[in-house]
Amino acid sequence: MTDNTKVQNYSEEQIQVLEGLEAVRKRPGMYIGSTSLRGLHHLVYEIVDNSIDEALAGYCDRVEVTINEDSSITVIDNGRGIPTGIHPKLNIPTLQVVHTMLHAGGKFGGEGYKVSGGLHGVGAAVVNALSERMEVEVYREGKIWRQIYEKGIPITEVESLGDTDKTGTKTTFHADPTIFDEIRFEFDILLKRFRELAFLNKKITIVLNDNRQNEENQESKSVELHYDGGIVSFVQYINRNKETIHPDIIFFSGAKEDAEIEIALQYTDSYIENVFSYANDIPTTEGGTHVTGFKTAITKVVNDYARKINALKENEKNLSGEDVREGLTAIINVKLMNPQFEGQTKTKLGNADIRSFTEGIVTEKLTYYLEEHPKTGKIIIDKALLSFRAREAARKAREMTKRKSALESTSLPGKLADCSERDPSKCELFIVEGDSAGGSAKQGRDRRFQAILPLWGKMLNVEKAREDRVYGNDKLSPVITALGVNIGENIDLSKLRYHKVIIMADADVDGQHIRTLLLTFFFRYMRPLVEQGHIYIAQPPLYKVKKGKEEHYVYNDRDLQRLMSEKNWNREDGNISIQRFKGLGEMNPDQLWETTMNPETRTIIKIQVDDPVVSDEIFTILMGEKVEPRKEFIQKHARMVNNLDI
Ligand code: 0RA
Repeated sequence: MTDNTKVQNYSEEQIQVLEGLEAVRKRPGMYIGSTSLRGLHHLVYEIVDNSIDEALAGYCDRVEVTINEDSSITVIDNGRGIPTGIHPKLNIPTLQVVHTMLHAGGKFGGEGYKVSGGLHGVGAAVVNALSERMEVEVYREGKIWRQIYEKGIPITEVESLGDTDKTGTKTTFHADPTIFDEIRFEFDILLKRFRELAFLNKKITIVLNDNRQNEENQESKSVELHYDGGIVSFVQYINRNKETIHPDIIFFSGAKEDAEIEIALQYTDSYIENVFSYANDIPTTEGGTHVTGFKTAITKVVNDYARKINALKENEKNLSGEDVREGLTAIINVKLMNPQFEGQTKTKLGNADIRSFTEGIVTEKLTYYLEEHPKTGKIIIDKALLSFRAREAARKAREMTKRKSALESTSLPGKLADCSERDPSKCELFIVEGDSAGGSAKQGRDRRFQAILPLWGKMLNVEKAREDRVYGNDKLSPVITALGVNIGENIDLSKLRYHKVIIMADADVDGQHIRTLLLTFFFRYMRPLVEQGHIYIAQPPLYKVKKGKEEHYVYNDRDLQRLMSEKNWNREDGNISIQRFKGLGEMNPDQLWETTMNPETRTIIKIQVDDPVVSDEIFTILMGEKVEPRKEFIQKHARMVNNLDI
């Protein structure tokens, strides 16, 4: 690419192409978010998106994705096939334009979603630039065409390989290992996204194959995803481990000139609201106008209905939005031209017209539904009324907490050993289970920037309790006051007193339980804190291995074996001592500092909410009512808990 003699012979157009590909390879993050595992998987989504676009245009109903044995990916669709003829303006085959030119128009630019074929996107060119090698075959007009690229640069012409009676496109790419941290695709990550796409686009069938064989994966896997019920099936899927309170899933849809929307919803007996929204198949985790329109409408319709059936008397206050959404599972799926994505993570839909569009449809159709289904209507109203009363109780509890803290003059919990630093971005809070561990942590810490909050009392399972009990809980309320951000709808991250909140618990079953309960609490009541990456888990060592003057702290059994074999040490050797830490409390303050708290030497795990649908699933399973799914989950993920002391 930097060969000057070659470059001199290149046309202006070709130089621009090379510069474009180079820009992608220099700053991959700008195009695919990151070069981590997430960015790697994004490559597959870019290619699959083009096939989905072809399907949305009505020309394709099947997309097959294969993880090949060499970790390359093949995506096949049965669409029209990317045009292979000479592009009239650029004078090279369109297939080559699509895979090498970055400015072939923005993905959602101008042309409208109904006709927004892959040609308008730059996705294929970006994936190509970041691939060691890419091979595209097109089946079109009776012929098989192929072009091969390396790092985005064509190494063959667009050639005809023979005849075919199919149509479609087949893309195989091998991600460039010099760009990505790793190039191992995870079946489950792809499966989760494709399942979501299949729910959101009910006409499509997506097949995912894994042809790799290794010790974990003995034979090739294949899953076919197709949901005739679309987002109704999605709601059913989310609620499959929950107790629903009415049998039918409520569904409605509507369309206008430049947008269409569908909504499915069902109530469960839980206290949690799960409204998942999408715009053009992209999860809008920060919400936006479609979500606002939906919330406004459902609040108004349910209140009007409650008054109509006299469940709310004239002199009573309206049910709040939160009351109406308690226990609600809903999917909002909007497809529109020119979506505007806003917000911190560009996952908030901004198009103003979508708000009134959604509000209008939900108002009209939900009103009609409730009138037609008075039994379901009554169940929903009763649920909202229960929530309403509990929230009143919560408000009182909150005021009590405020009043109490005003009396005590300091609002910080008594057991908190605070740090001296006042800049929250430099401060860490260790939440420690157990008094003895709390003691060691207090002595071992660097008090300038590390605060310790020992936990005591009975931990509440927030999955089974409402907000009023959270405020009143003796274990959780110190956590709430220490962090300073409040909870639920009242959360205010600007008040966060520590930017790192580190859960430090023993590596045994009890510790695991405490960790899960705390994580459930953070996820359900302080989700922005988790989303912004403030929650961490400390990794205390499991063993101390000592031979003579040489000492090692080891964090799991695998590393213990590794160490022993590396050093050629033998357990039976009486010189050698392997001390197993039963709990944090067994470590003296120096050891705790050295192994678990010192930022220079410790490892802490950042908790991430990659996918709200999956997180909801995990917490529902781990902490919810149903026992069977919990057993299954623990069995399936037994390896994860291997290094715990059970
Ligand atoms: C625009 C026009 C035509 C095909 C496509 C886009 C297309 C793109 C991709 C990307 C992956 N699979 C695809 N399948 C089709 C052809 C228009 C025509 O045949 O007239």
